[in-house]
Formats: sequence, structure tokens, C-alpha cells
Amino acid sequence: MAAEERITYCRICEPLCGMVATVEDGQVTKLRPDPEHPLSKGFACPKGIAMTEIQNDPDRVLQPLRRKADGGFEPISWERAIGEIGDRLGAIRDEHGGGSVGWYMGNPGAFSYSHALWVKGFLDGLGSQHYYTASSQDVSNRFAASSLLYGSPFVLPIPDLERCEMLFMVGANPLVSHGSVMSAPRIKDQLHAITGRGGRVVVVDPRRTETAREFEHVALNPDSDAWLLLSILQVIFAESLQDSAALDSQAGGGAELERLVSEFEPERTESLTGVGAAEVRTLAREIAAADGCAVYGRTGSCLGRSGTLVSFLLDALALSTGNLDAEGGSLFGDPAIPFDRVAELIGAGTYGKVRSRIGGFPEVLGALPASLIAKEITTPGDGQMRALFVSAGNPVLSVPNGPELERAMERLELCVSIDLYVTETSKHSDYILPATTFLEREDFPLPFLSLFTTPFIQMTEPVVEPRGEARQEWEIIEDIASRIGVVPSSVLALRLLGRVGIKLSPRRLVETLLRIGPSGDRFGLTRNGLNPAKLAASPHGIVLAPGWDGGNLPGKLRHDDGLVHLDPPEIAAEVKRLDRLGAGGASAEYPLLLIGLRELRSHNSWMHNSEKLMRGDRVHRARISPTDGEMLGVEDGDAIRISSAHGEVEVVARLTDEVRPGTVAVPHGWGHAGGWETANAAGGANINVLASSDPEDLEPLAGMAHLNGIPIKIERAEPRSRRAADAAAVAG
Ligand SMILES: Nc1nc2c(c(=O)[nH]1)N[C@H]1C(S)=C(S)[C@@H](COP(=O)(O)OP(=O)(O)OC[C@H]3O[C@@H](n4cnc5c(=O)[nH]c(N)nc54)[C@H](O)[C@@H]3O)O[C@H]1N2
Ligand SMILES: Nc1nc2c(c(=O)[nH]1)N[C@H]1C(S)=C(S)[C@@H](COP(=O)(O)OP(=O)(O)OC[C@H]3O[C@@H](n4cnc5c(=O)[nH]c(N)nc54)[C@H](O)[C@@H]3O)O[C@H]1N2
Ligand code: SF4
Ligand SMILES: [Mo]
Repeated sequence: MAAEERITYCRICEPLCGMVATVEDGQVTKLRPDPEHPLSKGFACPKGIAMTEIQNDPDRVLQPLRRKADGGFEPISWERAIGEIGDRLGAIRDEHGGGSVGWYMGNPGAFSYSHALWVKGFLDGLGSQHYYTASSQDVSNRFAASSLLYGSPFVLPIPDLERCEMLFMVGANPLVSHGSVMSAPRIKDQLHAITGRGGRVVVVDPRRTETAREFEHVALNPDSDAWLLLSILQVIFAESLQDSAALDSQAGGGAELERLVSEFEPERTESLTGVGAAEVRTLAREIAAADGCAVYGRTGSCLGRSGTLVSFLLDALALSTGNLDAEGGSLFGDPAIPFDRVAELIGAGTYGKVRSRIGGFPEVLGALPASLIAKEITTPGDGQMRALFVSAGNPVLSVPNGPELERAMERLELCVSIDLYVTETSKHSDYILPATTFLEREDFPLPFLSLFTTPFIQMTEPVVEPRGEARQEWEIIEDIASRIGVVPSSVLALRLLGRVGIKLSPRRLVETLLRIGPSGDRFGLTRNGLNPAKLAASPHGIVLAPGWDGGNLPGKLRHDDGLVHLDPPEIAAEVKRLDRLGAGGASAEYPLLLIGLRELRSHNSWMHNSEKLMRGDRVHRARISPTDGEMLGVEDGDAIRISSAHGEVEVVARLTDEVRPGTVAVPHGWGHAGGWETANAAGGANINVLASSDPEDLEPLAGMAHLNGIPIKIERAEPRSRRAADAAAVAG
């Protein structure tokens, strides 16, 4: 059969780059970047290209699997799998209530609108609050900060890359990550365009990253961002550099903010941050003086001990300098389907509506801290979790203390995974159900519409039929739910169903939302409005406007007074707690601080089975400063043992002055022991065994895991003489 080309877009990470798939005999044989995509314009990264290998991976799970007594798996039919799961789930629900059923949805779930909507609907249908996502290792505190500031967790500022004179970027490495909580294809070009027009990109990061190297770098101590931002704000108010007009018109509590930051002179915080007071003063003046400064933070601003405070301070800085909701600063998307309003309608746009049974943490967008899943399983009492579904997630490698979770999973009465692989997590399930890849499903970037820095919309059909017996998550959920008489849907879905009398599929739902949305055709009432036919006729996607306008924020604010709140008591309490925490937490026993790192050819834990991506000299390495190396007697290439108060791992040392003395950077997502041969062979370790899953170690306002700035110590794992002897033996 002749080869055909199909237009689609990548759903591995947030730029959602356009792709062209070559399909031969019903198989994807090649993926290449789509030159006609109006934003990514022929760009794709190595992961996007390597998706062909994942798609066709011989290690992929392609049939439902059931665990045998010996721990191995046997294939069974879908009918049997759904029947058995339904029966067991029904019995658990009847005995212990729907609130004993939990679900963890991992990162790829966010890239499938149908998956995300149906999981939440299923748990709502069951009446369970045990909803967990990768958010509590990623971004929950950004949502929590938005809730405090704007009264709505989904109100997220995105940098105006097109028009800013200065981009102040805290804890992000977009040259590798390709951008997050902003969808900005070709981000590298966009950053160079800023400097190209005479502007500046300032990167605040403990490590001299790929991005920091190409632009300006402010090096700071891990997990000290809150102090840095408090000091920048202190200077702005003390030197009367604030934009009083913006403060008066947009915000309430400006005076309280000024008071709150007043004692954080840069001279007081420089020993905590490692950033000199003079440099902080200069930075503050430059941010205030810039003709448009976009203040942006990402995972490095979220994974410390005070992430909600840091996210809050980033927006407070933007607002105080007249850069919030203003062109050249931070903007708020107003997309064709207003996801924040949809979430509100279905009751998902919440913060603190319920609290976790363990630790009393507030839910964020319905999700509770994933770090607590193990304890929710093992702690008896009302609401104890007895059944757990895991879809598109590998929490054994991604949350703190994977070994604790592995042990807890073995105690569940029912555990079901929906994944592409037998992973470190799914291998502990009673059933593994084969999921489609994104190339095998239709899609629509629902949650990302407001985060595109250029307003954009695209819909894609599946590129190929599902391989083997793979099914989409929402279909699996429908089948299981109907076995136990649950309707997996949210309030809005039901309402729409009744109103327009259509069979509820995710596609119908999203098409309806599109047509009744602000840019929709209102079923023919608005000429030139968007509808599915129009999207189908533009498979490369449609740019809806050259950029977002300033001024969208008032329509999104949900506080009764219509203002941004700069004085939430929770934030004042966090500043007090920060003072008690003191510097980084390093001690005589654990003198170094561990931070994370992303690599161009890894994607969290799930692309290490691609030979293309694993080619060459890829080893799980800890980046250590040469000064520390010398002190520890560790040389480049040595096997080292890293230990914290919570666990220990062995990895390989790489000495580099990218990190300063005292800081060690190691990527997460390694240490495989699943059904993926290439990944297993890659070696490395689960770095998150060094992190704590104890409630007292989670960030209080969003329950986020503390993954950056973990106090550690390092020793050589084996005497070098032995390694040299081994090498000599091999050579001989
Ligand atoms: N190639 C690749 N791309 C990815 C991913 C991947 O695994 N691989 N993952 C995707 C996902 S899930 C996400 S959420 C995004 C994340 O997107 P980013 O947040 O842009 O990605 P990171 O590379 O983790 O960048 C975080 C930076 O924070 C720094 N950092 C660590 N601790 C601190 C600190 O205390 N303060 C400050 N200021 N900085 C700190 C780290 O050194 C790092 O450079 O990337 C996405 N893109
Ligand atoms: N130390 C440290 N830990 C971190 C981070 C860090 O920076 N440092 N980053 C955190 C971040 S930002 C994130 S987002 C989390 C990620 O945490 P998780 O989402 O728990 O882990 P992933 O490695 O993304 O695992 C994704 C799983 O989904 C499967 N999969 C891929 N596509 C699909 C699909 O379409 N459908 C289904 N059903 N399955 C699919 C893959 O095979 C894989 O098993 O990790 C977090 N952990
Ligand atoms: S940057 Fe790479 S992985 Fe991310 S969407 Fe683009 S091609 Fe896919
Ligand atoms: Mo993430």
C-alpha cells in the first residue's frame, strides 16, 4: 500500500509542535516536523521524532494483562478484564463506599482532554475525593497562588514574549523543556528574538543551564527564591519604584504587601540566596524600569519548600511594577473555549473545597497530594483507599518515596493501570489495560488554549487505528463505570446532554463547547465563528490573533471586590514560616542541596525505551561542582552514593562548574525495572527515594512535594582502586 501523510500535533510536551506522520499499511513509519504549522514552522525536538519508536515499540502492552500469583502477567480478553474489574470494584464500593476508590492520573493525561475529563467524572460519579495527578510534583502551588491572588486557580499569567523588553525567568530551562505553563513553539527563537530586538532574558537558576548559558544568568542557592523575590519587592517599595497606578486600580492589599516585604533588605537575604545585595538592587531597578518585563516562573519555582509563596511573589512583582495583565508583561489568555469557566461550571475550578484525610491538605483543582497515596492506602479509617487506578502515570518513579508506594500498592484490594508499558508502577497492578498513544486518538488542546502565547487552535484526528487491542482511557472508564452503574460525567456534561439531546462523547462535548464559546459559530448564528468543520479544514491549526491583549484579567477575577488580593493571610503565614525554615536546610550531616534537571532526550520516566534517544553515552549522572568533587575525593565518572534523611541511591558523578559548590543536580525518571528492556538497561536510580512523603515535609498550601533543595551527602560508592583494577582486568 502507498505511504500516506497525515497532519497532527505532538502531545509529549506543551508547545504541541505540528507533526506530519507517514502511515504505511496502517502503521506510523515516520514522524517529521510540520513545516506548515503556523507556530512550530517545521520544528520538532528529538523526543517528538522518537515517538515513532514508542508507537511501534515491541515492549508496548497491547492486550489487557492480569497478574498471576507468581507476579508475572497473562493476557486476557477485554471482556473478562472489564467484567472482573467491575465485579471487584462493585464489591469494594458496596462494602466500603465509593470514597474508598482512588485514581492517579499522570502527566500525559493532561494532553488528552477526554482522558482528563472522564477520570474526574468517574470519581465524581463514585463520590470519591481520592483524585491525584502529577500536579503535586509539578504545578499545584502555581494554581493555589492564583486562587489566593485572583479567586480562581486557573487564572494563569503567560509571558508576552512578543513584546516584552525583559523576560525575568525563575526556575525554568525552556531550551531543554520547551516551555511549560506556556505553549510557545520555537521557544528558543522567541527568546533570541527578545535579545535580538535589544531586550534581555534573565535566568534565575542554581545551575548554569542551557538557557542560562545563552542569556544572562543569576545564580542562586537552591530553594531560596522566596527571599530573592521578597528582597526585590523590598527594593521596589523602598525606592518608590512601584507602579502606583497599577497597584491602585488592580489590587487590594498593596500596603500590606509593602509592609510584608519591608524587612527583607537584600543585605539581609544575600547570605541565604547567594545573590549579592548590589545585584538584587540592580535587578529590582531594571525590572521596574523595563518597558515591559514579563515575570515567569516554572518548576524550579514550585518544587521547593515554599512554592505557593514563590508563585505568589512572582505575580505580586509583576503587578507592583505595572506588568500584570499588561502588554509586554504577563497576559491572560481569553481562548475559544474558556477552560477556567468550563472548569468552574463542572465544579473543578476549586481550591481547598475538601482536605486530604492524611495531613489535611487542601485539594487543588480537585487533586490531593500524590505524595500521600501510600499513606492513604495503609492508614485505616473512614475513606481508606482500597482500590487504585493509575493512568498515564509512573508515580513509583515520580513521587517522593517510591518504595513506600510500591509496598502500599501490594496491599490494595484492587489495582488497575492503564498504560503503554509494564512500568515500575503498573507492574504492581492486578490488571494492566493497554492505552492508545496520542497518535491513535483524536485530540483537542483544551487546557492549553489559554496558555498559547499566540492565540491558536488545532484539532487532530487519530493518525492510525489503535495497535493491538489498545483503547482510549475514556472508553475504558465508560465500560468499567457502566458495569457498576456509575455515570462518569460532570455536572456540565449532564446538563449539556439534557439540553441538546445528544449522546455524550468527549468529542461532542468539546465541539459543543467550541461552538457556544466566545469564538464559536453558535450553531450558525455567528458567521465566521469557529466550528468543527472549520477546524477540520485547517489541519495545521489556526492562529486566532497576533497576540493576547492586556485587560483580560478583570473578567477572570473571582474575588467579590473585583481586585487582585496582595494580602492573603496564608501568604503572611508562609513568610513567617520561611523565617523559621532558615537557609536551605543543609546540615553538618547533609551538607549539600540536591536539585532536579531535565535532559533533552528524556521525558520524565517514559521515553528511555527509545534506542534513538538512548544512543551514545547516556548515563544517569549527578552534576557536582569540581570544588565539592575535590573535597569529597570524587572524580569525574566515579560511582557515588547519594544519601538523604530518607534514602540513598547510586549514580555516576560528573564534575562541572555548571553548579556552584554546595549544589548537586540530578535528573529524575531513571532507575527502571519494568517491562521495557532498553530502559532497564540504562541503569541509574530512582532519585525520588531521597525525597520525603511525610505530610510535615510537604508544602502546606498546596501539598506539593519538596523535590528541589533536598539536603544530601555524597560518598564514593566503591574505592577507585577497585574500579581501576576492574578496568585493568578487562583490558588485560
Ligand atoms: N526534554 C524534556 N522536556 C520536558 C520534560 C522532560 O522531562 N524532558 N518534562 C516536561 C514537564 S512534565 C514539565 S513540568 C516541564 C518543566 O519545564 P521547566 O520547569 O522549564 O523544566 P526544568 O528543566 O525542570 O527547569 C527547571 C529549572 O529549575 C532549576 N531549579 C532547581 N531548583 C531551583 C530553585 O530552587 N530555584 C530556581 N530558581 N531554580 C531552580 C533547575 O536547575 C532547572 O533548570 O518540562 C517539560 N518538558
Ligand atoms: N525529582 C523530581 N521528580 C519529579 C520532577 C522533578 O522535576 N524532579 N518533575 C515532576 C513532574 S513536572 C511531573 S509532570 C511528574 C511526572 O510524573 P508521572 O506522570 O507520574 O510520570 P511519567 O514519567 O510522566 O509517566 C507517564 C506514564 O504514562 C505512560 N503514557 C504515555 N503516554 C500515555 C497515554 O497516552 N496514555 C496512557 N494511559 N499512558 C501513557 C507512560 O508509559 C508512563 O508510564 O514527575 C515529577 N517528578
Ligand atoms: S518540543 Fe518535542 S516533545 Fe515537545 S511538543 Fe515539540 S516535538 Fe513534541
Ligand atoms: Mo510536569
